[in-house]
Amino acid sequence: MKLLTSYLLSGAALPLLAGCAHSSQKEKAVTPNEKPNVIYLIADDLGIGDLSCYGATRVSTPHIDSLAAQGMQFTNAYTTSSTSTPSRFGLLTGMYPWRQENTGIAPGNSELIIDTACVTLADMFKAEGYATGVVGKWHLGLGPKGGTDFNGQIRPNTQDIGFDYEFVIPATVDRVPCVFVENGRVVGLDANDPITVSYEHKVGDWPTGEENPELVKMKPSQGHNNTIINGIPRIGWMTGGKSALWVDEDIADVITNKAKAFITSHKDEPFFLYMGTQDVHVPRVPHPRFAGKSGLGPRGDVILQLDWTVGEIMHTLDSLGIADNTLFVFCSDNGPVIDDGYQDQALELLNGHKPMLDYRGGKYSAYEAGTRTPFLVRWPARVKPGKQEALFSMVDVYASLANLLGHELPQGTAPDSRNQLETLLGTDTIGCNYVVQQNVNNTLSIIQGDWKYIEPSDAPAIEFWTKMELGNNPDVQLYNLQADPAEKQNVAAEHPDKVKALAGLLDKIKSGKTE
Ligand code: NG6
Ligand code: CA
Repeated sequence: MKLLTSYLLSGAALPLLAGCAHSSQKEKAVTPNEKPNVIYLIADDLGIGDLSCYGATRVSTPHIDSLAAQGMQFTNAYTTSSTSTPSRFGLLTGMYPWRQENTGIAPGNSELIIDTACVTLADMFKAEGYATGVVGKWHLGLGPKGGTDFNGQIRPNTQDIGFDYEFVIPATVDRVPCVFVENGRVVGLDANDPITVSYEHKVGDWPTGEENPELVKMKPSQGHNNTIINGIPRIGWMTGGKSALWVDEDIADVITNKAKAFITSHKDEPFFLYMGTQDVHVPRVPHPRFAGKSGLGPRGDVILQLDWTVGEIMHTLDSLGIADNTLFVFCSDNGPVIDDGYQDQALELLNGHKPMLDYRGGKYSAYEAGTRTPFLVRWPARVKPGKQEALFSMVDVYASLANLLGHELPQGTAPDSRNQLETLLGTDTIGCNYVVQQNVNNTLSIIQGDWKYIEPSDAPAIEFWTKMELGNNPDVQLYNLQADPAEKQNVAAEHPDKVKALAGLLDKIKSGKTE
């Protein structure tokens, strides 16, 4: 089997940055004794329409709603990418992922795709004296080129790019190996039962979905027919590490407890916690206490589980008395998808629920639902609650937080990240000049003011199994998002000057000239 990433890299070759460019910083925004704790909680495949604070009526997310009510709720915030690996890469490096070649959806044995020489967001916090931790979904690879060896100490790991503490799901929950890695070691691994992983061919004799479909408790709708772990056929083959295998129903509890423990042990010093939930990615496997509770099937149930997770983190901050001086950001990594490869009745049980609201596309897409993300910022000590309509991109989190701490970024660091601190804190309601997004085929789009330009692409218009419109079109696309947020009318022919201006700006950004 070919690497699953191969089809992702079909976009036109883009200039690669050798290192990083310069990003200018302004004056210090807080005094040193005001260093807030920072929690960045990133959900997986969560749609802007999946939360009741954004208008969902068929599912209720009371904890996330209260986070929104106590903070700022962004309505025009974007991820850099409509899939996980590049989106997370953009956030943690402050560089558009399409500038680096290996940032497509990473397999479970991918090398660490962030160069250890890169100064990451976590490095920045560490340099400012923060305790730094990563818990949950990682999906940016671990180990050296040539495939991760999960036996023994895995190096490089997230501790080589700024995190003091790591407890991670290496890739996604539908990819092998189905184990947690803590500080470079697979948790609970028996040395006499070593792990072997391959994304090319079967390894060992554990049953696969392809050979033994009668053994699965969750059937695939596409792919997902390699090694069966806990009755669920995954992407990729593995054998060994039996004592280390996770229990899908318990993942939310396990990572939430690890996050709580990290917060508690660092309550007396500034900390930065980057937490990635596996919810609401496939396979959607709720703990029994959430199973059947949403009435929308497993996809709805794991939204409830995600809401519980956020509530647990909020309660922990409250009980430690540190909520006031903790900057809590909540968002998704990319847009929602209904059928993402397992027959879990997500479509049949939607019951009128609209994960994409009325936006076009979804996960993988260049259209709005691909990258428009729920984005909440709560910092009781500094941020006034309310709606925030400013245009915002997650690539700008890095330089904005650096500015908050008065941290001078070394030359070449976070080259695409712009200081948008005032937007993040709510004192600027206009936001950035433009945002750039990428779809699964590396087709780029740019939004400026009311306008959105999608560059021409010969990649497929629709991904056949998810039925998702990818936004690829050999013709130029231009939408007026103010008048037509659902991107129904391509008005490129009527506005050649707009097309020319936005295409020109995108070209400049591609060649490395950013603001
Ligand atoms: C796709 C998978 C999908 C999901 C996605 C990555 C198939 C048919 N589809 O290739 O299930 O794993 O990759 O999702 O295998 S992401 O949110 O981590 O980017
Ligand atoms: Ca995702």
